[in-house]
Amino acid sequence: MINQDIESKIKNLESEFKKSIKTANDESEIESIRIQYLGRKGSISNLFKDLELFPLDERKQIGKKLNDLKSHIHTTLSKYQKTSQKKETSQQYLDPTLPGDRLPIGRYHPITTVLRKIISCFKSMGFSIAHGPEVETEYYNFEALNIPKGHPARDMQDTLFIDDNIVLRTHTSPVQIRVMENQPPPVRIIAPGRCYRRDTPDSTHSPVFYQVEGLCVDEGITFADMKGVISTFAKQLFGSQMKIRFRPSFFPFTEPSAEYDFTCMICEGKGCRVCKGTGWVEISGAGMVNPEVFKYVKYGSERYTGYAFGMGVERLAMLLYEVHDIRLFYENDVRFLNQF
Ligand code: FA5
Repeated sequence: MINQDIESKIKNLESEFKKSIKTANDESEIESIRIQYLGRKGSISNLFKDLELFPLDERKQIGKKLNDLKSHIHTTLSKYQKTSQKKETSQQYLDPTLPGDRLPIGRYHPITTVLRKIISCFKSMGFSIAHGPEVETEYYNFEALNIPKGHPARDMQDTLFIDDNIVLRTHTSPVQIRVMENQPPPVRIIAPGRCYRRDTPDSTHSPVFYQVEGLCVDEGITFADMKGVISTFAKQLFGSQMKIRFRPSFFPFTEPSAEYDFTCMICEGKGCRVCKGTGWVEISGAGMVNPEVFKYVKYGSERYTGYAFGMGVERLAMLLYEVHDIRLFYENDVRFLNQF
């Protein structure tokens, strides 16, 4: 049997608590009830102090009852606290005289910023902007670009197929075909957009990346025109210290074909991990539009010539912002993104 006197004290305390918590109007009243019951000098602590007056077996029973009451008071108080907080916030929210919550200010993703810079630079040189679908047919992604079925060049780009005939475009070059199909020369466009390849990710390769295609077709267009446009672009984006170099290459849709590199701005041409010690970063494939491509879009190749290029946007962003690894652009780590 546990001592009647202390048992009734515990019961009284419980009913007193129930009464007072019901009358509590706000958080400060709830807090004073908490101090009154659970504080160091509160009613529950005082009863715990009396425990030592009882023999061991009674002490255990009384202790249990006290602990039950203590945790009951604790849970009830936190419930009341939450409701009261909610009530107070909704009252604040309804008060139109209070200043509103500040929303964090958003910003452009670095790739978007670079795309906008590229677009504005080419616009200033008289280029207009074209777009094409990311889910493309084999015809536009390969065939009309002079890459027929079974051509070894189809292996150059590891392709993500949707079905036998539909692919996720591996480059922005299909937009060249779509533009030329829809307008006669002269053509002077850039086509920015996302591309997909089954490339193994590393510091300069991502399976999803952006390219900016360029296409200029008219009478008398030469490779020198392209060099002029690309070097103007490079200097506008990076400043006059930027150097470019063209190397011979092969693309079935251009003849002759080239690739061009920009000075690695991360090491200023001295050689680092990003440029693999060469001082140069490959930016783009390029060349003079192959007359075979003109046949697909019914342009007269005896009258018209043109150049085309396809630049990697992330590579440009890496040089511009001195980012050592392309994967950082796609990890969505706000600590990285907040720096732009
Ligand atoms: C092409 O995609 C051609 N369509 C470019 C072209 C257009 C040539 C017009 C001639 C005329 P290439 O596969 O080399 O070419 O890619 C072009 C650029 O895209 C590369 O120089 C690189 O900067 C970028 N690039 C390619 N693959 C990736 C990747 N996995 N991750 C990031 N950037 C890439």
